[in-house]
Amino acid sequence: MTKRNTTLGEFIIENQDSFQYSSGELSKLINAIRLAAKVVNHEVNKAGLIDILGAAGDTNIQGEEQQKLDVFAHDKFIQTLTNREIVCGIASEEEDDFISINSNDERHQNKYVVLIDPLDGSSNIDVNVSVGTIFSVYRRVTPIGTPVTLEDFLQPGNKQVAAGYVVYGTSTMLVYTTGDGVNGFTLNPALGTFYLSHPDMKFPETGKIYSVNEGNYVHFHQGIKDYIKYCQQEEDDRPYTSRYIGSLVSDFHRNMIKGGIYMYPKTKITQSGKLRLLYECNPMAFIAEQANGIAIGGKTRIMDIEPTELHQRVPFFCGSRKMVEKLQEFLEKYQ
Ligand code: P6P
Repeated sequence: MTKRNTTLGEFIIENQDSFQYSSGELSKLINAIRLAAKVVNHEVNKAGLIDILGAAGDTNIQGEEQQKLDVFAHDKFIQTLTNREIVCGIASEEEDDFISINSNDERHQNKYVVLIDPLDGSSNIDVNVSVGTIFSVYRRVTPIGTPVTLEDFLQPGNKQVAAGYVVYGTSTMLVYTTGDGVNGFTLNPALGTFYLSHPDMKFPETGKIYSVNEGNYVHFHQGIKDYIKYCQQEEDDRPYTSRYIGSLVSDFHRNMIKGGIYMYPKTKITQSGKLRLLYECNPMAFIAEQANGIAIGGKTRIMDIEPTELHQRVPFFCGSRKMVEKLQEFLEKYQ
């Protein structure tokens, strides 16, 4: 077990051998994300003071109004990932299509593609609630040295080589996995250094927190309605506490530390669910499973879903194993 207060840079070097591919490239990739996270963190922390709040005047492919900080975060992550010549393509919530990098340069040997939600929960920015960045990393499946294709991005979550998130909260944390457990690093803003503060993070086997937007209750599948009522009954270790702040990264992070379940079912408005499979659900599912949690889309494991579209949405249920298993019991009653 790596000792606390190890810096992120030292941790990457100490654990390079556990990364199944070229360790140097992973180091460069995580270092690029670390740099972008520090730059975005600086802007998020002063968002109320400069003209970076509010809408950027455009809408993204989801039809959601782009916040200025959304666009800023997107630009910063694209810029830092592009400069580190290890990524051949990037897909972002803020871009309709994927971005091909060095596609005309036969010499490039870039092997990885990154999918990113640059600033998740951005509607919370103007009201000073935590937001986050989510990223997912795959090895390309098309020949190295050729332009990246959509096939390189439409890979199931079980092919991810790394995934993580940055939570810009009361403190800024970078939490990631490369398939060998989950580790959390807290930024010391005075030094600009991330320190290992949460080694080997694990979901508690069960918990007492359920996170769902109950404003959509009337549209939920009956099994989900029954599970919510189960959480509210006075029996055994219940009632549970309802905690939902409208920021996936923050709700997930709290539930991983304290024990809990996050649910975003399909609703009348979002028939396929709201969360995006490739750059929200898959990376969070990878982290959840590496932390002994579970992530499902209903009957199926999230990471086994074969993607069909870049911005595909799926229902998402994720958290402590026993809580997700209990939800599955309720869902199966109505198969
Ligand atoms: P609603 C933010 O837009 C997000 O993608 C997640 O971070 C969050 O959990 C969810 O959507 C909130 O959606 O419909 O409850 O406001």
